[in-house]
Amino acid sequence: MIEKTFVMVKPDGVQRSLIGEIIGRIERRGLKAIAVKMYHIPKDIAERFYAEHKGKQFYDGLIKYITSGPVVCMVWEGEGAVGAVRSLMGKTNPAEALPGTVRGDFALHPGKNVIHGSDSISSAQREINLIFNDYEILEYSKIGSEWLIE
Ligand code: D4T
Repeated sequence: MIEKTFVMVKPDGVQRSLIGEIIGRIERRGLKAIAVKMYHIPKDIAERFYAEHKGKQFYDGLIKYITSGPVVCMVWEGEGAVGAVRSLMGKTNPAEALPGTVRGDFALHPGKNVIHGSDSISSAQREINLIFNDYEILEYSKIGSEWLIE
């Protein structure tokens, strides 16, 4: 099924010059970028974004971290896009993330884990609506799709 997923290069990924590396990996996997913007997330949006974690011990640090500098927000589309990005990200705790994944290759700590990707189609829709306006999400066809799916 063709899905949309929300992906973010977090502030540490931007500061560590990993934007191109991360976009390149997702692009080479075969997904199509349909929205990309840099954004310094305001605190109220961050709190809504991570509402499910409110009250957890890492919540305050998480809000401080995600609002600490610019991030790159993106929407990627393609066959099984949600799972494809989750698998290339690696586990939330980089200590458990396999080499070859973004977190397994570039991160050490769950509080600085470089990338976010939606964990389900419904989370993706919620996150996209929170960060993007409808007019920022583009529809276009791209050459080569016959080489990606049957
Ligand atoms: P995000 O949402 O950033 O892509 O992460 P995940 O989907 O992989 O993981 P999550 O929702 O469980 O956690 C959200 C966010 O909180 C940070 N975190 C998490 C942390 O700092 N300490 C922790 O113990 C956990 C579980 C990392 C990601």
